[in-house]
Amino acid sequence: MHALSKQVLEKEPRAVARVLRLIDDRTPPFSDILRDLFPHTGKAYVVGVTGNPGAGKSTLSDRLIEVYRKQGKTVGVIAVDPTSPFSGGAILGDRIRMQRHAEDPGVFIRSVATRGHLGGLSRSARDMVRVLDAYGADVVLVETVGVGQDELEITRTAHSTLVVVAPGMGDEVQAIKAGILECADVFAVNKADREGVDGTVRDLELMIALGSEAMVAAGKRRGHVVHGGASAGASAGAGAGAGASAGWTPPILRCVSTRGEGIAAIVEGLERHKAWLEGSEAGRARRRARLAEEVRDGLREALVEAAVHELGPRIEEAVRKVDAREVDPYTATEELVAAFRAGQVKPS
Ligand SMILES: Nc1nc2c(ncn2[C@@H]2O[C@H](COP(=O)(O)OP(=O)(O)OP(=O)(O)O)[C@@H](O)[C@H]2O)c(=O)[nH]1
Ligand SMILES: [Mg+2]
Repeated sequence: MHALSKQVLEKEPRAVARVLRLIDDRTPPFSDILRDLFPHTGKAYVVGVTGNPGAGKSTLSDRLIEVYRKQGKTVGVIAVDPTSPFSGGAILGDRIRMQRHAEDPGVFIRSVATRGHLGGLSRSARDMVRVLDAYGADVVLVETVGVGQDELEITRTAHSTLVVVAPGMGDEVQAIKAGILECADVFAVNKADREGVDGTVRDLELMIALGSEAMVAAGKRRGHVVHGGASAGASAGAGAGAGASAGWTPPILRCVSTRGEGIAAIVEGLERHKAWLEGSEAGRARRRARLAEEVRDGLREALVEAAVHELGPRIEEAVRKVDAREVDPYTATEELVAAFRAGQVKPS
């Protein structure tokens, strides 16, 4: 076992920080450490906290930490900084809003930047969650802005996904990507001290009642860009669909995070979802589907890497031939796969 792995298991916070940095940079020996730690994971309850920029995710997370700490639970937080045009530099905001927990040894907060990850962010986040799990966190919160496919995938690494919606941001429900709505297990309608909450709650209720397909159609009618592809992937792949068809109807819960109102009900809603995951066949099937997805993702990545390594310039050559209409892309792909399987390619 790697020395750092041992230190993580011995609850050495500095070792955790170092391991998380290694994962962030994909620097060896990060994979050895993950292998060491895996047998010690599976105990933490992982909650994805997502929603539009400024909906109040960090403020709500801060309150959730408070409740969990009162229950005597230790909490890990991974705040994914979007560095997107929507909210530049949220890291500072996230840190400040959860600052009062920084001195608490039972709370471990870490920010991850999305810049430079090129699609590997969800994998990194999943690995980081595992480290915090092995470290002994009872609950791990993963805060992401629900803007892109990458963020969507992160929520799929969580047991439960809490979608934070706030009124007063225009057509807020439609503004959220359909995929995010699909993976919602609990809705928090935050900023319930503001006008328009009732409308937001009604919109969400209607959306759940109609089901996601009707919602996508409605979004298109209203001229919104709705990413149906992402939602189809989420429901088919992970069985994470919202609504009664998946055996779980997401509750819609109002809160005022700045004042700490309505937070206990959200924690309770999450608890119920956790119980559903553990106690029902549908819930167990969903957990298995997600692990299967992880293995397949890893396999895909490893196979592509191996094929690129083995086939080398033949891939470029195939692209050139397709471009020159000398061969169709289907045949070109088949030939590359055949060459890879035969292992007959010699480095040129
Ligand atoms: N009125 C009101 N304001 C709130 C409430 N919760 C959060 N806010 C305010 O909304 C703003 C954004 O809150 P954050 O918690 O940073 O939101 P966020 O979703 O984490 O934002 P990003 O990480 O930048 O996407 C802050 O000014 C909060 O003080 C609430 O319940 N009521
Ligand atoms: Mg935030």
